[in-house]
Amino acid sequence: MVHEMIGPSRERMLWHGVVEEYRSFLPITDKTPVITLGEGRTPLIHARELSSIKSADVYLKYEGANPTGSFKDRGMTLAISKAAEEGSQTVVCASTGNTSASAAAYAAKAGMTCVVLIPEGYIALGKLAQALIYGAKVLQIKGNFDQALQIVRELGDNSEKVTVVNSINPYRIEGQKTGAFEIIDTLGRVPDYHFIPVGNAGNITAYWKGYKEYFRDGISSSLPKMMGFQAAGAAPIVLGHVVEHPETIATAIRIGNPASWESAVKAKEESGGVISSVTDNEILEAYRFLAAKESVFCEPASAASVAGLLKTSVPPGSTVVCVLTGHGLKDPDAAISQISVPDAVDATYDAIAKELGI
Ligand code: AN7
Repeated sequence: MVHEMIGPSRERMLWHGVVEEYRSFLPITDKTPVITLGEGRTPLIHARELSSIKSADVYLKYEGANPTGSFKDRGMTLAISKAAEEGSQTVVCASTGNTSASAAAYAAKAGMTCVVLIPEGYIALGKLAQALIYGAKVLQIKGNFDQALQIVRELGDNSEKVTVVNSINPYRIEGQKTGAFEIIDTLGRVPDYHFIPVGNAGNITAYWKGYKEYFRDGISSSLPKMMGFQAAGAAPIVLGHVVEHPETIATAIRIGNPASWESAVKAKEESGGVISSVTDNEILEAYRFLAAKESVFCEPASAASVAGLLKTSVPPGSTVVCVLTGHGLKDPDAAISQISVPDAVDATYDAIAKELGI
């Protein structure tokens, strides 16, 4: 039975995930089994306070609204779909957390085994919980992300049976470029500035590719300046050398030797943008600001884009997009560390009234 429609039309409600929606821009065929969780079509939220501070039109692309709570789902749907097409049974990745959560989810959907290598003690609780509950085989290593990625590269080289789903897998970048398409499709124009956190540098590479493809095909008529921000304690691209012991509270971007280093520098140079760094204090300030003033709760690494915007001057009237890459609930410990949890009071009207001063 068909109900009478009272909300938006069914056509407007339907969304098939980024692979189907942007199929003509992606390397798939009729034979590719599309493994999707309905990722993409994330909110582009107008940021009133930031717009006022910057005298600009600032928008937040809230990637925390993806099915596993981060932008990684855009690339993972394609990487796992292609792995399925190629008959792969096992996928493997190194991760600071979000890649592992996403890989675990999409692999489970495809009926594959997922192996993830994560740095012991440096992964946010929500991400570890996700990888485990989706059923991945989780190996914590006594080392950092860069060491984990090196081992994963070797696993990929030594066995044809496993598919590496880190962003060195080109399908990840291809899927993630759909974020740029969505921004243009939603705004109806290209932003002047695109602010984004940089860790392994896959996402800045992907967005730049997406912006360039719409421009190449005449769908858009300009290109944004790409503004990438690393954490100051993990800023190899800014420093121009590998960081052996990267440190930052933003564990998602605690990376000292980014896989997509060169393409990130290219994105910066071709677009006339910058790759710079923000301190942990600046990250945390932006993180609290976003929740308290814009009502958007993201994880600390995501706030690096806004921390970057807060210390960069843009011409008045500019259109600015900041990507918020992951959901705040990924890292509850980070939030708790920024506030004080109140003590319990007696369960009486009087006790509550006293607390509230009434
Ligand atoms: C929330 O999950 O590298 O520059 O292994 O989780 O494309 O690496 C995560 C990276 C930004 C940086 N924000 O993006 C991983 C991983 C969040 C992230 C980044 C990550 P890239």
